Parts: sequence; C-alpha cells; structure tokens
Amino acid sequence: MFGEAPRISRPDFPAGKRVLVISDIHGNLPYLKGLLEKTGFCRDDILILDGDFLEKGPDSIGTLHYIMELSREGNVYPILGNCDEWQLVFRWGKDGDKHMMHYLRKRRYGLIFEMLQQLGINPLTVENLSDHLPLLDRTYSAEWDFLRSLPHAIETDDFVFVHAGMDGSKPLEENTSDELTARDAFLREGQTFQKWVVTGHWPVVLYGENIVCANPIIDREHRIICLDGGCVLKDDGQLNAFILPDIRCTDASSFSFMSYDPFPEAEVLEHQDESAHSYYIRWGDSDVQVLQRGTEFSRCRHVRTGYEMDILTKYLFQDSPVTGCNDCTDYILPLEPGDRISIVEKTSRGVLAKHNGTSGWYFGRLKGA
Ligand SMILES: [Mn+2]
Repeated sequence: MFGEAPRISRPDFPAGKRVLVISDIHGNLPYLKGLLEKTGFCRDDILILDGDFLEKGPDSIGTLHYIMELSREGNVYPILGNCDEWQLVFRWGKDGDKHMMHYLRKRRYGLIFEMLQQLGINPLTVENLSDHLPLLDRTYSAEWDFLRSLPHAIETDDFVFVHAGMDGSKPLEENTSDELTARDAFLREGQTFQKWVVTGHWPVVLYGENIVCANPIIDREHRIICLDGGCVLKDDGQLNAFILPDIRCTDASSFSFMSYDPFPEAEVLEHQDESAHSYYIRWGDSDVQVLQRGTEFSRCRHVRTGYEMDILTKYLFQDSPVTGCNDCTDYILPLEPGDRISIVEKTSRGVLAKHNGTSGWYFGRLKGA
C-alpha cells in the first residue's frame, strides 16, 4: 500500500532502565491504561509502542491523545504500524476517495471516522473525503505532525523494534515501510536474525494449532519476539507488555512479560483433566456449517477440516447454514483446585476462561464468580 523508504530511529537509550514494549493497542485506551498500571510504568522506564495504536477499537482519538501526552515525558517511543499511517491521506488526496469511503462505511470507526464525527460531519454520508481534508488538516495539525514524526522502526545495538517484521536479507533501511509495517505471519517465514526482532501485527494466537495462547512468543532460535495478544480483535484477547530489564540485556532468560485483560477472576474448586483433542477455529479459516442451531450453543462443522464442535451461537456471523464465526475453541483446560482463572464467557454449561494466557473451558465449581 505504501512501499516507501522507511524512517529508522536510533535513539540513545540510557542504560539501567527497564524497557516495556507494547503493540497493537488498536484504540483500546482502557487496556493500555490497565496494562501500564499493572506493570507499574513510570518515568524511569523506557516505553516502546510497537505500532497499531489506532483503528479497530472504539477510541482512536483518545488513544492518540493519550500517547501524545505520554510522549512529552521523553521516555516514550511510538512506532508506526500499518493502521497508524493516516497522515498519508493528504498525499493521496482525491486518489484516496474511493478507498476511504469504502473503509469508513465498512469499518464505522477509526481515527478519520472519529475526527469527522467530532467536526459534526456524518462519516457515512461523506461522498469525497478529499473535500474535508483541508478542514481535517487545520483542525488536527498537532495530531498529523505527531504521526509524521514517528519512525517505522527503532534499532539499537541488540534489538530491532518494528511493527510487523523485516526482510533480513537486506539492510533495515532497504526494506520499504510496507515491508516493515504490513507483513503477515512474520514468524512463519523462518528467518533468523543477529539482533532480536520485536514485533506485533500478527496475533500470536494465529500461530497456535489446537490450543489458543495469547502470551508473547519468544523464539530463541530465530531471535524473534511476537507480542500481539489480540487486544480488540479477539473476544478473549489481551494486551501484552514484553519487558527487558535493560536495553543492553540480550539474554532471553531475563526477558519477561505482563498481560492485561479486564475479565473477572475466580478460583477453581475442582480438578479438571485436559481434553484429549481440541481444535481452534480462527480468523481467515472460520467457515462453519451449522448442523444444529441452538439458542446458546450451536453444533457446527468446520468446513475445511470437518472438525465438529459446539460454538456459542452469538459467535456465529450470520443466521445461515454456512457462515463465519468469531475465533473459538473446544479445548478443556487442565486445572487444579486453587488455580486462578479469568472468565471470558459464562454459560449454562460452564465458563470459557483463560488460565495463564491460554483459553479454554472449565465445567466445575468456582469460588468468587
Ligand atoms: Mn498491524
């Protein structure tokens, strides 16, 4: 989409400071605030925002303003993701109208959508976004200046922080902005790097097979870290912070992470065995045939694999025999009395829960739910 020379930043990070890296906030300010509070983030830390702080969630403007405010302190380093490059609409001008109208009508949220609304313009009735660009430009000049100032990657002696990934067969600068911000399934490329490459963009759950875990992936062999916990995109998503004790610390045994989600916690009271088999139906491969539609659960067959499972009826996209669905699993969590789980969905059968980042079902009794 962009294919331009990227901006690479090489800040002189002070040693001896904790480094937090967070990606893919996607306009979800409560998750960002919740995670910063949980990590005890303060001015003594370095905070790197690894792209996609805008779009998909409900509050792109609020999140942008919050990040602009944080960035004044001098210890916060946002990086552009593919969902953040709205400063480019001015360069597109009239050429971008068709694409933008389609985007606004389909998505019904996001930075431009919210800006138009704030200006008293109904985004759904706008014919040509280019007609409104001068007003957007004037009204939000501070926001555009901020977005224009951000790099596509930050490089240090030991790390590359970049939204989606890079082609390691050429220098970082020779990757286009597109290659850095809009690379899907980077980990599957199998590249190995000298420096640790820290990325978001592709929800880590999509790398899983039959079990859904939203915790960061730290791949020591390839020196790649994937952070995107599916905040906003997944019903059971979380926002992850990858944590380095120091910017010079390259020893993976000292890497850690913390996660935030808003789900209420409860204590498990009964032993539960892990399911012998399970499947994870996920975005991009979620066509299911509804075998028996129920009010709460529907029996469905995953079209590609033939795997059958009960899916929450509210997770089905349409009231038709073959439809897509939200990500879902029939995995049964291995649990012991005393384990803490967080509750994503309460149902008549049991709860869809998370335990240490992994999603699955628990059918026993709970304390505090
Ligand atoms: Mn992205």
